[in-house]
Amino acid sequence: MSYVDEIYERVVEQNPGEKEFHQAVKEVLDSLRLVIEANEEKYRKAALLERLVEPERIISFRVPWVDDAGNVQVNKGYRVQFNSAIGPYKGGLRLHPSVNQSILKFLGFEQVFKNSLTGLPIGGGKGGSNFDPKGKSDREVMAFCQSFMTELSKYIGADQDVPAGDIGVGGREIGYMYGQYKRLTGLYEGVLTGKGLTYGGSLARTQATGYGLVYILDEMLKHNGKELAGKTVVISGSGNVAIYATEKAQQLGAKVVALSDSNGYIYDKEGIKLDVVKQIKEVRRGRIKEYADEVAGAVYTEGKGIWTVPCDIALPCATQNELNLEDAKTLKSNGCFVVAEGANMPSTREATDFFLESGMLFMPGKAANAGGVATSALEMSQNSQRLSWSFEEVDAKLKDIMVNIYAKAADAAERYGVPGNYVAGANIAGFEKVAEAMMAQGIV
Ligand code: NDP
Ligand code: 2IT
Repeated sequence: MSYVDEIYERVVEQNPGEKEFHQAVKEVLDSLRLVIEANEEKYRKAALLERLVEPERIISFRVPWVDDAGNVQVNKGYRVQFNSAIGPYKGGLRLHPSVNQSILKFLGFEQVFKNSLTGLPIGGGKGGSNFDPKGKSDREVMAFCQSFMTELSKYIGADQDVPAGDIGVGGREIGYMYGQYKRLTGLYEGVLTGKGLTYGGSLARTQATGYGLVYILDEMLKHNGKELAGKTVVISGSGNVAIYATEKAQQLGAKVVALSDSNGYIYDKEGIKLDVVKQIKEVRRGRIKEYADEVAGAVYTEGKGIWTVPCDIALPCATQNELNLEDAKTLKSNGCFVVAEGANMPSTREATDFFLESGMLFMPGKAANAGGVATSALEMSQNSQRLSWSFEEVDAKLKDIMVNIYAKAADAAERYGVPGNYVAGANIAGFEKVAEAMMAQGIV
């Protein structure tokens, strides 16, 4: 049996029931087949793949807090410190009722290759809790964040592990967690990114994932003789990534006609009015349905049907496995020719294979959404220097990084004989740097 197949079987056997983790590992290993075969003896001897698929450490803990009615609530908290070969662990914290060890391991594993692609010195990690911030008061969110950080603070640090936001974690949550970390440790250091601008945050971090997604999309279109201006775009989700992907796509002349949340989607054939969405989502923490109450001509539809809206370009920006084979076929038959993933692993494996086999342009999440973590790394640099760069400076660096990621993915795909396959290209290019660092550092 080939080395990659052996390792995949081992992962399934040793991590029972962790289906999202299996899915993420399988996609990467399938892409790495040729690279591994070319170096099989060397990698086998060093048990490189066995080490690559095993997190360096998983911390899991109890998070007790008191709700507004005076009841004690208990959640599960985690931090998966996956790989520190190229830098301190770096990756977001997710607060969502679906969070479990499998989901955080898949996210941590993806983060290792994504962070490598940015070209910056950051290893991979991910954490979070099954706490549901929806419907909670600010005080309840603060109580949870303080309890979560009381335990997490023992395992993180500016040169050790630097968490940030992900689903359910934005500026409010990072603020509460930062305050508690500082109080517990007495350190004023860049231990979290996505901080507010008054206490060490970076300009453009809020926008970075969505903007970066559109920068790499634009680059991919240009290299394939197409352009973004005038195209119709459908974006799922209406959180941080979706909102700033919409903003940049509109700035570059595209028309975004649909957004969603976990209840349903809105369609506005005149183009989404983003100020209304920001008011609903960023200020009122409301539901996307409210858009149709406020904007004449906009239509709200309950349920998951967003991929039935005809478009040229689809940008899934909500969550994993939100776009399946049937959705992929519907998109294609409605004329969609480009998909770029703002979320982590939003397309199922069958959908991804369909995009590649049917000749659509497809940019996978670990390349397409890397602008967020890249800008987090720029926030770390500013914190270390005790300086703040201008919006224009950070944005220009972000754009440069995304253009470079495109080039790395395109080049690796070319080198391994699969030109235009950015899934293989991103996985291979991400792997090469991590593998070299792991080989150089010996058996650790
Ligand atoms: P937010 O919490 O800001 O927004 C998440 C959006 O996705 C909401 O509209 C939410 O709807 C929807 N959503 C979440 N879970 C589900 C679900 N199970 N089913 C349907 N819809 C769902 O998160 P972000 O925008 O930060 O994250 C979105 C995606 O982007 C995630 O996959 C994340 O891992 C990825 N990502 C984020 C980065 C960042 O910098 N924030 C960087 C790179 C990737 P509802 O409100 O109804 O739950
Ligand atoms: O999935 C991701 O890359 C993020 N949620 C951002 C991580 C970060 O450290 O900024």
